[in-house]
Amino acid sequence: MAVKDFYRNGCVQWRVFFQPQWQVLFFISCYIPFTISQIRYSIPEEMSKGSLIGNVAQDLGLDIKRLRMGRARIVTGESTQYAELRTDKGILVVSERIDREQLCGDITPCSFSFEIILENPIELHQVTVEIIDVNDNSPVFEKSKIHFEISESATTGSRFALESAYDADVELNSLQNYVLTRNNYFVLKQHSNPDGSRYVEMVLDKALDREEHPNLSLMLIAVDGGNPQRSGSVNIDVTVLDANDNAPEFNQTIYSAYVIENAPKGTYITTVNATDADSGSNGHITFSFSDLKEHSRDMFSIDENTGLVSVLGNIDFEKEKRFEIRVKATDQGGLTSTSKLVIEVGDVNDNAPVINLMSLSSPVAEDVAPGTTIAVLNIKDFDSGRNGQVACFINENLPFNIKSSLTNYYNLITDFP
Ligand SMILES: *[C@@H]1O[C@H](CO)[C@@H](O)[C@H](O)[C@H]1NC(C)=O
Ligand SMILES: *[C@@H]1O[C@H](CO)[C@@H](O)[C@H](O)[C@H]1NC(C)=O
Ligand SMILES: *[C@@H]1O[C@H](CO)[C@@H](O)[C@H](O)[C@H]1NC(C)=O
Ligand SMILES: [Ca+2]
Ligand SMILES: [Ca+2]
Ligand SMILES: [Ca+2]
Repeated sequence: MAVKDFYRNGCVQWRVFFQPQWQVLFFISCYIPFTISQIRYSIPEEMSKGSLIGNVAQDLGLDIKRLRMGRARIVTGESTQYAELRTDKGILVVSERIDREQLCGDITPCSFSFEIILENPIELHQVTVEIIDVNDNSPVFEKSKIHFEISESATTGSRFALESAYDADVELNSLQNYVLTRNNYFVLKQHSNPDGSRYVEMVLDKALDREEHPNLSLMLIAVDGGNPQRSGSVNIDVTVLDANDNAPEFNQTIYSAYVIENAPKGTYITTVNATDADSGSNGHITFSFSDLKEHSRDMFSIDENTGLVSVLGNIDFEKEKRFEIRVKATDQGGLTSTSKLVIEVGDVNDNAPVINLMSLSSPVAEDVAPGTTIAVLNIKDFDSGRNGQVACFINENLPFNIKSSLTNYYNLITDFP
């Protein structure tokens, strides 16, 4: 290595080292007709055509005249000639676009070499140009979107492999880190392969809840270590799949309804209603009566889909004035809940008073005293309220009268002026 020029990011800094060995070599070259020396330059990739690589005349200690007289020129075995020798100024300039990624890929350091030859006397100088990486590539993901379908019942600690990104640059300019956008559910875990490459997983940190967040939108960002830094990203869509973690819920703890007795079959009574926060079959509710007493089983029906309660059989107020029924809602995952349905029955005047003759003294003596009890009647009406109130009388112009004794009991007594 003879001369080393460092020319970094933006053509600022020049450093020249004359190494002792080279001086010896150069010194010797004055005495023998054929000489070989080496120079080394460093330039960043992607410099524009015509940019200076190095001042070879100065670095080799040759003047412009010698270059011209010696017909100094570049000889190269490579097909692409990246450098051009300007003999008029004694400098090397860029003649072709130099893309480090294309030239060397992942290999570092990256360089290309060629010789400068002069005649009379013949001199051969080897030039090596090291190409310094510029951060001109961002990390990229192959896909623009990753889609996961994850059950809300997935346990915390579950892992989901994510795609890796690739950055064509090298060393610090290549991929350095991954970041997952802030979210409540997942954290990022990075791993290193034996070859130094990284791969990432997201790990469930907090249980998902489809009822709260059915969809999640996250973003995975890959960053390199260049200056300025470059990044690439991929969207991660998470569809949270349902688990049956909600029981049906009635919208009332008690439903009160009213129906008159003898209402015909199909008469509307009320509608109970329940909701279930789950989706699909986990949220599909059917209604039924639970622990319905034998005798009421035939009286009411409930539509299992709509919760509509209607009359099924004959409701007799005189038998039962009030029903308390438990209604049950069941989802297709088997979760249930119950509520209370109270049905008050209204009376209808559907019973005529019934007269029972309890005792009778017959025949009656003609000289019987007025006010003597001839018969005891019992009158019942199965209806209630006004419908059950009984008035009892007999035909006029008879020598008898009716007198109420105990409740529902009447005495037929003799009555004449
Ligand atoms: C969730 O995402 C799915 C598909 O990605 C879509 O069909 C659905 O409408 C989304 N739901 C909500 C609440 O955004
Ligand atoms: C049940 O109630 C909910 C709200 O409480 C309502 O959105 C729904 O329509 C009701 N269902 C029926 C069948 O009435
Ligand atoms: C419950 O649902 C029923 C049937 O849809 C409705 O008539 C009633 O108003 C609801 N009750 C409440 C408290 O929302
Ligand atoms: Ca680069
Ligand atoms: Ca990069
Ligand atoms: Ca659910």
